[in-house]
Amino acid sequence: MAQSQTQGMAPETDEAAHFQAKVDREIKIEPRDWMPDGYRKTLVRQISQHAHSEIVGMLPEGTWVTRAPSLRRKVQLLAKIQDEGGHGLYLYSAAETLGTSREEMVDALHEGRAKYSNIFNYPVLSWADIGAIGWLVDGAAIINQIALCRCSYGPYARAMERICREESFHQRQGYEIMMSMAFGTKEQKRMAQSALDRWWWPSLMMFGPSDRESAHSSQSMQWKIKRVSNDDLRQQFIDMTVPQADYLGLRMPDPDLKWNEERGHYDFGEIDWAELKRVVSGDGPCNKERMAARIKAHEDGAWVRDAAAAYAEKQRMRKEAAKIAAE
Ligand code: BYC
Repeated sequence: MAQSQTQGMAPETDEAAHFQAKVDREIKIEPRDWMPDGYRKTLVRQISQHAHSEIVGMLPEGTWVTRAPSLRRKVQLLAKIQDEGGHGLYLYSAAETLGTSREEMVDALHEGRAKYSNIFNYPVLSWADIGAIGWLVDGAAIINQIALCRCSYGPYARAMERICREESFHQRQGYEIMMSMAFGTKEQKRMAQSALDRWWWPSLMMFGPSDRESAHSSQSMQWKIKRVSNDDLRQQFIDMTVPQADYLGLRMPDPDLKWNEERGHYDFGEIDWAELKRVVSGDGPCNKERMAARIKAHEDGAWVRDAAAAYAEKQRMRKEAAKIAAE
């Protein structure tokens, strides 16, 4: 792991020592507790990026609502997308407890200062891709988020618990689509294989750079924001998913993938880290399209925000007038 500047150093003040002792004793940190600036900053970065991922993640699936192959599939997909909007809102709220407004976070996304998950910059080419997203993308998200349920920051950990429960439905919804495609006609099976071929490697990249390259991991582990490293979570995901692909009769697009009896894990091929870098720095297949869609939605929604603010102000003034009249 890349060493962060404070890793391994003794806390500099009594407050910092007290904070680290609480973290070490597994006592949750709450919004009004003292916390180091770096802890606050790291959480705002990670939680807001997580929130942005949920909101941007609604876009690729959204393009398939009108093309879902049956009413049942359409209702499932709509419910899943709606859940993702809800996850984004819990997460923005959790980040707001750290003193950064939702407006600031959304501006950072729209101005390219904040990231969102690499995975949502790939195109969704067929209905089988919707299955692959639920199975692989939500599957990867669950593995990552189960670890985050034990995050030291209370509001984030609690949001994660609720989100994980909902994500497990999403994952099953995706796997069920994959089952009906993989066990369907020859053409459906071909579509399922093509979706797996295209989504497998980007899903592995969702766990972030390797531990050696991960800039934030060592400090985030010390603060117990992260509980399991990027590479360990990635390995867990691979070990869980390979037997699921076997059951579907699909082939993983990795000639180096094989069970290692000694390690008790699957070995796998080299991830294309240059691709991850390219995609997270704005140069993936759909980055421009995704950002344009988000900015347009935000601008189109300005009147709703204005109306809600005007209504809240009217309510506040009415309450105040009633209070004065009662005195
Ligand atoms: N994509 O030091 P590292 C969902 C960035 S959505 C883009 O390892 P960290 C769903 C990283 O931000 C679920 N960027 O960072 C929704 C950092 O850059 P900055 C999304 C990535 O934070 C709709 C730099 O690389 N889940 O489930 O310690 C439909 C160095 O990395 C990525 C979350 O957001 C990436 N994949 O660890 C369906 C989980 N990976 O910020 C499904 C919450 C790394 O210094 N986040 N970067 O400019 C995390 O757990 C951690 O932030 C990560 C990265 C493991 C992702």
